Amino acid sequence: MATSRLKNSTTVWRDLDALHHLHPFSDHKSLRASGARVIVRSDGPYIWDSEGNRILDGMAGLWTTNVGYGRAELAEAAREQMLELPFYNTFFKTTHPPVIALSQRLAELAPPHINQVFFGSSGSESNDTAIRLIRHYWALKGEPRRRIIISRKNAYHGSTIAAGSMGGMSHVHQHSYPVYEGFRHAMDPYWYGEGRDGESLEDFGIRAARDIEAEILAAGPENVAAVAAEPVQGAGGVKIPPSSYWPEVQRIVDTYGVLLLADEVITGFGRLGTWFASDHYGIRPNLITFAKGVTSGYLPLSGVLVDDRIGEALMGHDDDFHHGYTFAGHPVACAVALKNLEIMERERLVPRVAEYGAPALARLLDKFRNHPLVGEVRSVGMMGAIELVADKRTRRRFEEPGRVGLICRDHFFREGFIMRAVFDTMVCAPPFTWEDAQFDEAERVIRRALDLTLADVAEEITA
Ligand code: PXG
Repeated sequence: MATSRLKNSTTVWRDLDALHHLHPFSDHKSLRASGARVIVRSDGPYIWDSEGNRILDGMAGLWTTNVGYGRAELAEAAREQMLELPFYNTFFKTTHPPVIALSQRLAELAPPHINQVFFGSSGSESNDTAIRLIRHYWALKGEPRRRIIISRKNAYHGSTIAAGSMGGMSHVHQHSYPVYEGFRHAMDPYWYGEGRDGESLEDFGIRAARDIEAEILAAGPENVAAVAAEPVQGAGGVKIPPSSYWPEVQRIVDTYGVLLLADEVITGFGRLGTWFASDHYGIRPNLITFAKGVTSGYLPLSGVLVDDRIGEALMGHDDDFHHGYTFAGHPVACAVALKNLEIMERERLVPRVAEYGAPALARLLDKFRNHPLVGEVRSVGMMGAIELVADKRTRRRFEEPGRVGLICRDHFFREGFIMRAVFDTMVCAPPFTWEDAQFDEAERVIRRALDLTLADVAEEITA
């Protein structure tokens, strides 16, 4: 019996949840006081809560359900694989058909110089794998001093201690003191927040890239193993680099001979209208980490794709790589990933993002550019952001960062729409299947929620 059909009232669900369930990234005291919203079912672009409210999901679950909800084919693929071989490990010289087929498919989809993959179950795990692979690579090459990884402020690479240390969010670091040594953080390419008066977008992009170079030089290039970055920062607030940024970063990593790790946990599998954002930006990463969209979230699966340079180093030495997860290449997750990729291909969802979804999202956000609360709107592919500010002209922020974002998020929720608040930046990442009807619905609810938020904070605004 589906759990949603268990006889239970919303209050009972909430009470039980508050008693026994510790949520990720939450203030547990206030969550217990307010209670969580109980999501019970889904279909297409919508989810439903236990009170029967239909909600348009502008975040694709959490940057994840790219093919939308309710795909019976994915359930069927999981069912068949569970009956055939629900689990076997890939340690000790064993393998199985789903992991072989998925590895081959991923090598086809990835940039041509990338042909091998190491699996995990979460984005955090795959970034931990990447960190260890990078350091292992340099040890194999006889340069074990190269251990430092340059990342960026406000990056999100996951919540394990290593991936959390590589990330650049100070509130994440607070919980894992001492943060692992060996990571340095350059500025993020966030023009709206960091651009100087009179500085062009493109000049800013070069300056932000050169901050990575400055960190390499400060660490001593002979100690630097890699630069790690999300092609577009997602959880950090959909920070879209100017077009000058990535070519300059590529030039810098080439100059110093350091590896480039592209964290494509959000951007991988079509979010920018190409299979990988690395294709969109024309960069040549040595490693790509992925998770979320590979299965559209129907089951957990992640991995690190590595290029031939790393692959050949691994194959060329007798050394063991002492690393791996029980569920690496889980057969059922691999079967679901293969079916998900087949759906994306059959329905041409990646070109659809480029041709329809990306321009439609840009047009949607553009409608709010002149709203009194809105400092900037931006999008690339199907990820977008609306910056809420107290003064449009001077870009002055609200006091107590995040307060107004939460007010706005709650209005969205009440209006039957999900967008996430990153402090006072509202971000969205709809599934690739949205049609005109969903974009129109989003326009109505965003307008109403922004107006209601404006009414709540009218006294703090400089008109
Ligand atoms: N890298 C990136 C770029 C991510 O966005 C991870 C790694 C970690 O993946 P796992 O599967 O370990 O969670 C992520 C995850 C948010 C939010 O609020 C974003 C993520 C996770 C949770 C919340 O935007 N991204």
